[in-house]
Order: sequence, then structure tokens, then C-alpha cells
Amino acid sequence: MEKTSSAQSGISRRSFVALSGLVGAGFALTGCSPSEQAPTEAPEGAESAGETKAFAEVKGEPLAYDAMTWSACHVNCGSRCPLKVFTKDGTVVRIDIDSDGTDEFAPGQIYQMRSCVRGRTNRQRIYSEDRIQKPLKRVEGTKRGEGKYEEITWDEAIDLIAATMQDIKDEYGNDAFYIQYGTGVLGGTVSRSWHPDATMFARLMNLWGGYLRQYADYSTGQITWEMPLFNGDAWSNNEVTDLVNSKNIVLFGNNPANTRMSGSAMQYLLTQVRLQNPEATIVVIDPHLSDTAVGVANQWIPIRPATDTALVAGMIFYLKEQGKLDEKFIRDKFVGFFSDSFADDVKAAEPASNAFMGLDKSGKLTIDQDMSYEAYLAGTGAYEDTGEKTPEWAAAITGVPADTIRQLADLYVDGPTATIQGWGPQRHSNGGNTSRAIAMIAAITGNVGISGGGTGAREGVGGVPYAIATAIPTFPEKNTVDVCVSFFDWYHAIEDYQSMNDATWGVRHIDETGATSYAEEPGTIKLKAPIKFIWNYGSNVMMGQHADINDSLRIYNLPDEKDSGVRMIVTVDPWMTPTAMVSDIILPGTTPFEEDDLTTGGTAWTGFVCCETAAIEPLFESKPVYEICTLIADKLGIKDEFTEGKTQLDWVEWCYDQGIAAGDDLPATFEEFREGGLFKQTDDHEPAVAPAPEEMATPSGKYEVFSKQAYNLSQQWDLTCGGYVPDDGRDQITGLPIWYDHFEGYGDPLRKDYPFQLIGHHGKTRTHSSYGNVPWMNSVAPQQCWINDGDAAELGIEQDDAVIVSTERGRSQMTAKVTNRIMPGVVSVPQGAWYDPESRDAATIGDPSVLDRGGCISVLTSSRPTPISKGNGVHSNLCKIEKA
Ligand SMILES: Nc1nc2c(c(=O)[nH]1)N[C@H]1C(S)=C(S)[C@@H](COP(=O)(O)OP(=O)(O)OC[C@H]3O[C@@H](n4cnc5c(=O)[nH]c(N)nc54)[C@H](O)[C@@H]3O)O[C@H]1N2
Ligand SMILES: Nc1nc2c(c(=O)[nH]1)N[C@H]1C(S)=C(S)[C@@H](COP(=O)(O)OP(=O)(O)OC[C@H]3O[C@@H](n4cnc5c(=O)[nH]c(N)nc54)[C@H](O)[C@@H]3O)O[C@H]1N2
Ligand code: SF4
Ligand SMILES: [Mo]
Repeated sequence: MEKTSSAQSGISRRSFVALSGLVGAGFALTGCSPSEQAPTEAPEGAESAGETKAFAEVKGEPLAYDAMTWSACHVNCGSRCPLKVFTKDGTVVRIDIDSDGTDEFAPGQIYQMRSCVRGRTNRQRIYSEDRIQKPLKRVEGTKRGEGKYEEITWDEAIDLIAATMQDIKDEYGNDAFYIQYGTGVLGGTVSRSWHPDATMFARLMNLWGGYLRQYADYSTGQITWEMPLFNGDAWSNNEVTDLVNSKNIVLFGNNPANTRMSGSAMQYLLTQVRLQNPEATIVVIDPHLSDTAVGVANQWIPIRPATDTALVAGMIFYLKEQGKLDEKFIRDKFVGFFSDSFADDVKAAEPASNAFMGLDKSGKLTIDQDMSYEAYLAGTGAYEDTGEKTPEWAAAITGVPADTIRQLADLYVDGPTATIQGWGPQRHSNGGNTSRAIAMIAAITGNVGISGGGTGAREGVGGVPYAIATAIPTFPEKNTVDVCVSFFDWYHAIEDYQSMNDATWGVRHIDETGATSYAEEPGTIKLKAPIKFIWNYGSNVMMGQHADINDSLRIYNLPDEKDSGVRMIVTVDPWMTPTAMVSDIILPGTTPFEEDDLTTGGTAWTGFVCCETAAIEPLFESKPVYEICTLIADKLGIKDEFTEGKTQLDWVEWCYDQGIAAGDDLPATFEEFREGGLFKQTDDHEPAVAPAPEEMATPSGKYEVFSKQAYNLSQQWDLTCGGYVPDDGRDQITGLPIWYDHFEGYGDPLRKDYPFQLIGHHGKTRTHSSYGNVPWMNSVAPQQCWINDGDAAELGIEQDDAVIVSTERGRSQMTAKVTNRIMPGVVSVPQGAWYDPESRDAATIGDPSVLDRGGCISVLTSSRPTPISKGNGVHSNLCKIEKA
């Protein structure tokens, strides 16, 4: 194994001199330490005008600095880039990147782990005027969301939190506590905010009896549970380096040019594949002409959102009709495809345990109709009168011309053809079926288990990982709460926990190892208490990344009664985010540059570990989360168990020790490890090919085109979620991965009033809402709604006009990006912009008529859970758009 460390290779002073002419050397910032800074003043130079001045003054001058330390960007973009931090007089004067190693795409190469441009703007985050300086308490009598706060001391804050926790525990037990999903500090180890069960809050709460846990996540809510219905696995795919062996590469809604931007991540690798495999046909299927499509693709196939299932049906119809499918292979390896074997297939696909879902304990859920895919394609059996699923039929739904569907299908039988789906396609109200259908077209055409092919899951980017520990023990075995909810459904547990069980809201049992399971008898796994207390760390979910902000505001302001209404929301964040503004207590958190920690990552042939050293003292009165949890633990009488006598730096050393014990090739002493900062390793392995296992992790052990598990759920579950969702037939669970008229999809009659399908792709200037308050980033690309130029012309909307996008749930203002890079009838509002209501008046809080001026899509999206996964179908919205 080959290795480098920046300590070994050294950083020459010359390179600083050369760089300083290119990048501004930063704020002339003084007086930021707590002792010097008046707590209510914003740091000098925080505003962009000040920055421009500072830049002009230093342009061309060598960077003067006292120290360089390693840190990392911890946000959740898929990378965790190491960053060099230069300080002078206790102030960060420059953020720089890892520039050791190569760009060469080949086995055994050690790449540069270059950060994207966001990472380089971190001085504007550290010294942002949004920094929270002192603990804050919501002014009594005001509503959550009004944003009225008073400063309190740390002692007062900790006392109040601990006392409220004790009251809630006495009244409700540990079931009433929730650690919110939050990925703002995903890259940290001691400071990590995700997975919630791996955080310092989890450690604290488990030592104190536990909390209500969550399953799955906002990224992969549907694919996690529903692609495995087909093949038992949502994650494996060929390593992306294997794409050099592909004849065709089909990307369903995958846009790494935005979502994998670091210097070594998927977009870089894909560009290298393009260079090394110039003959490959790369096709991007996406409602918008993404930067990935612009950068590497031969063909963009614009598709109506959430219709990929119909596209796949049209392709399979055509291939079958043409005799281009291998019937023997399908009969051997698949169940539920052919009519004549359907009855036997259903028996084979019957789940035998409740480990996953849809157990038919009574054996009553027999099927006397032909529900095979063959019947579906032909419009016979259970699908009588639905017509043949010809390419022409698919064209009418997807908006993709029939000939293009046939041409795409032919690529699949003239392979090897790699299929990669992003997670946009599954973030729809019918997204689970989409994830299954995409996997099906890859498998049924024989492209799984071969070099150059792949499974249809997201790309596998590998890396050669270090064994070093990246999580501190959190004692899940001490958690006494044995049920869990979907990541998306906590809001309902504030309002009406009694309606929540496995059959209504997908509540699951969770055991001491963290494994989840379904009920043997539908309806028997129940929540035991309302959520009364929420820890909100590294998360902008509650007022940004969840959904339906107006209805959320209503829920947060429900009175604190016996069976509903939250009592305390505590936010720990460095910045005054929209979510902070619905909290009862806001605690000033640190940025990664203000604490010691550890980050690991890597891609393709390179893995890295970065030992991070605090570059500056915590600003104002902010504290690292480890210290905050220690203070609470002390109040709760469990400090010794919580800390085990260790400081944060001791825990970093503990991680290092675990790595050494597991054989990591790192320096012999922790001091040298800290000194070196960044370590990288590689090997020269062949690109990994995801196997087509003999036995899939499905009940039948085969690919399940028809899933009896899903069918059983369709019979057992109450898709109105106990009356929360109208019984309008727009949520369905189907045995086959097929298209149906789903909630706020193309076929929804609501389209008469709200004629556009609204999606929200992940943009370049932010990672979700993180970096959303960086002036440099916002100046690069303001928040804009993408609209087709033909549609815009009809509405009299011109480039950069201010527009209001509205759904039944709210109204949001931004400017228009008028372009032919988006399908007619579709608009896209990049997700993650900060909610900025025109009014925070108590009287109108949560009223859908209140205009959001921030361009925040979560004002527009729905919190209606998806039918199987009970997750976030937030790319399925019908909207209208008008000039502001
Ligand atoms: N810059 C940046 N990078 C990020 C993030 C970020 O916020 N900013 N977030 C990170 C995280 S946590 C995640 S989970 C990933 C998210 O990665 P993804 O979930 O893959 O990202 P999205 O932009 O939601 O969706 C990808 C593409 O799917 C398209 N799409 C939407 N609906 C459909 C559909 O029905 N069919 C098809 N075929 N395509 C569709 C969208 O137009 C978009 O171009 O990105 C990560 N990287
Ligand atoms: N409509 C719509 N909604 C979506 C998505 C979508 O595609 N469309 N995507 C979903 C996905 S995939 C995800 S993963 C979620 C992500 O949702 P979140 O996990 O909420 O991600 P962020 O919006 O980045 O919020 C991170 C929070 O962490 C804070 N933070 C950042 N750095 C630090 C730090 O160093 N210290 C501390 N203490 N805090 C810090 C930020 O200020 C912010 O409040 O959003 C989901 N929401
Ligand atoms: S936002 Fe940019 S710098 Fe930060 S981890 Fe992602 S790619 Fe790296
Ligand atoms: Mo995500």
C-alpha cells in the first residue's frame, strides 16, 4: 500500500506566495475572541462589502500567517474534504485545499482530496454575521417562529434544559425524547451529527434511558426499503472505475456535477471515464438538462418527473415483443414475470419472517388473479382494460418519444450497459416503485454481475478505508425505547402519536442491536408517548429540509397538552438558521475550525484520514457539542459515565488507538499523527463488480418482479395513515413496480389548477441549506426557479423576473431561470434555500398565504408520507407560477 502524508511531503512556503495573488487573504478581523468582543455585535468584516475592501488591500501581497492546521468540511455532500487552515493572530486568514497527490485516474494512484469551492469559502461561515453568540431563550408568550429571543447564561440554559428533561421523563418516560435527523456535521467523529444514533446526544440519552429512534433517511427514504423488494439490496453497484468497461452508461436522475463535486468524487471520476472510454454512450434521463448531462453525456432524455416506471414498462414491452429478452434466464432467476408460472412464483415469494415486511401470518392473503408483469404488459388478468404497455403508451405518460424508448431499450441488449440511479427519482410520492423498476431493467437485460454493467443502484465509489474508529460508543443496548419511526414522521408524533402504529405509519420494533422489524400482527407495534423534547443538532430539518413549513409551524405551536404538543426544542448550531428560530433554547455551536476532531473519507483508489486540530478558539460563547453534552450529563448525574474521564482530544486519540490496534499504517505516536494531519493510502485493486448472487436476500432468493411482501402490505396497511391522508387512491402499494396516478403526479386532477410538476434538484452553491448564508456562494448563483422557455413565454415571464411559485401549501418568491434546459410542464426550485417569511407576526404564523421571500422549496412541498417507506416524496408537487 502506498501512502503519503502532508507532513512527509511538506508544504513549501513558495506555494503560499504563488496562491496569495489568486485568492484574497481575508478579513482584517480583530476582536473576535469572547473576551474582546461585545457579545451582541457582529464580527467586523462579516458583511461582503468589508470583505471586498480587505481583498483589495491584500491583493498581490504574500499571505502572512502564524500557523497552518488541518481541518475538514463536515457537511453532507458525499465528500468530507480535508482543509488547510491558516491563522494569524488568532484569526483564520485563509482556507486552502489538499494539493498533494495526483489527478491520474489509474490503480494505485493517490488523489488530491481537493475541496469544492464551497469548502474554500469557510471564512465567510466562521465569521458570518449569523453566528449565534450566546445561549438564547424564546421570549415567554411568543410563538415558535416569531423569532423573539433573550440572552441567557450557559448555566441558566443547562439548568432549564436538564430540569425540563427530568419533568418530561417523569411524566412520559424516555419515549418522549427525539434526536432530530441532522447532517450538518456528518463528517465529524466526536462532533458528528449523523447518524443521530452515533451522536453525543445518543450517548447522553442512552446513558439516561434512551430516546425514540428513527429508521432510514432523507436521502434514500424510498430506495432503502423498496429496491430490496426486488433484489434484496439497495446499495451495491459496480465500482465507478469499472465504467471504463461499459459500452453504455445510463444515469437515471443522477447529477454528480452538482452532488459529488469534490476533486476526487464521482463527477471527477465520470469525467475520467469519459476520457478513457470515449466510445461509451452516456445517457442521462432527467427532467432537467443537468450539468452532468452537459458535461459528459451523449444524450439527454427529458422525462416527466416520477414516470420512470412507465418508461421501463415501455422498454420491456418492446424488448419482449422483439424477442430480445432471454426467456430461460428470466424463468430461472426471476419470479412474477410470466403469467403461466405466476401462481407458483407467488408461493415462492411468500415472506417467512417479519424481519422485513408484509408477513402473512394467517396465510389468508392468497391471490386468485394473474398479477404478473406479462399480464401487466399485455393489459390482461388483474390489469384487464388497462391496455398494452407499448412504447407509445409509455410516451404519453413520460413525454419521451416512443422511438427514443425503443432506442434506449436497445442499448440495454447491446451492452455491457451500466445503470446508475441518483436518489432524485426515488424522492417522489411513488418513488419506491421507481427504484425497483430501474433495478429491474438492469437485471432483466442481463447486465448485473458483469464488468461494465451494474445493478441500477447509486454508484459505488469505494476508496481504501482506514480502520480507525469514526464513532464514539453510544450504548444503543441501554436504550429502553423499543419502537422507532420513519425519519420523516416525527412531526406526526408531536400531534397524534396514538394513531401511529406499524399498519398506519410504518412504526417498527427495534432491538438492542438497532435492527428493526415489522409486526407479526398488523397494527400491534405502537408509539407509547408524544414527542415532547427534541434535540436539534446540525439540522435544519424542522424549518428547511423536511416539508410543508406552514403546517410544520402549526404543529410546533400546538399547545403542550397531555397527548400532543412539543414542550422543548433545543437547537445547537453556529448560525441563526430558520430552524433555530422555532426552538425554545438555542445554544451557540462551534464550526469544525474551533474544535479537535477526526474525519475519514476517500474515493476510487484513495482513502484518507484527517486528524483535525482546532485552528482558533470557539468564537463568542460557542461550545463544542461534547462540552455541551458533558454539562447536561453533569446536571443529570451521569457525567462520569458520559466522559469516561476523557476530553474531546482524548477521544480523538482513542479513535487513533483503535486504528492502530486494527492494523492501520499510521505514525507510531498520536503526537506524530496530529502533527501530520492528513494521511492517504491506496492499493491497485481491479474495479469491483457487484455480484448477481445465487441467492438474493428476497423471500424467493430470486429477483422479485412481483413482490408478495409488497402485495401483503397493500392488503394489511391503512394507506390513509389512520385518517391523516385522504382516501383518494393516490397512494398505492403495488406488487409490481408500476406507474399509478400518484399524489401530485402528472395524472393528478389537481393539475387543472396547479399545472406544473415541481421538483427540487440539489444545487451547486449549497449543501442542502448549509453554505446558504455565504455571500460569496449566493453571488455565484442566486436562488432561481428553472422554467422552460416556452412555458415562460406563455406566462409572460422573462429571464430573471421575480416570480411566485405556489402550491396548495404555500407561496415562495425567487427569480426565474428561463431555459430550454428543463422539460416543458416542469419547474425545479433548487432545494435548501433559507426560509425567509415576509412576516413573522404571531397572528399569521403558519398561514399558507404568508409569502416566503427566500425561495425555500419546503414551503411548497408536502409532508404526506410515501405509501411503503413512510418517507419523503418531496419531489412530487403540483404548482403554479406567476410574475411577482
Ligand atoms: N452541491 C450539493 N451536493 C450534494 C447535496 C447538496 O445539497 N448540494 N446533497 C447531498 C446529499 S445528502 C444527497 S442525498 C445527494 C442527493 O443526490 P440526489 O438525490 O441524486 O440529487 P437530486 O438533485 O435530488 O436528484 C438528482 C437528479 O434527479 C432528477 N430527478 C428528479 N426527479 C426525477 C425523476 O422522477 N426521474 C428522473 N429520471 N430524474 C429525476 C433531478 O432533476 C436531479 O437532476 O447529494 C449530495 N450532494
Ligand atoms: N425539498 C427537499 N427537501 C430535502 C431534500 C430534497 O432533495 N428536497 N433533500 C433531503 C436530503 S437528501 C437531506 S440529507 C436533508 C439534509 O437536511 P439537513 O441535515 O438539515 O442539512 P442542512 O440543511 O445542510 O442543515 C445542516 C444544519 O447543520 C448546521 N451546521 C453546518 N455545519 C455545522 C457545524 O459545523 N456545527 C454545527 N453545530 N452545525 C452545523 C447548519 O447550520 C444547518 O442548520 O435534506 C432533505 N430535504
Ligand atoms: S461541500 Fe465541498 S468542500 Fe465540503 S465536503 Fe462537500 S465537496 Fe468537500
Ligand atoms: Mo441526503
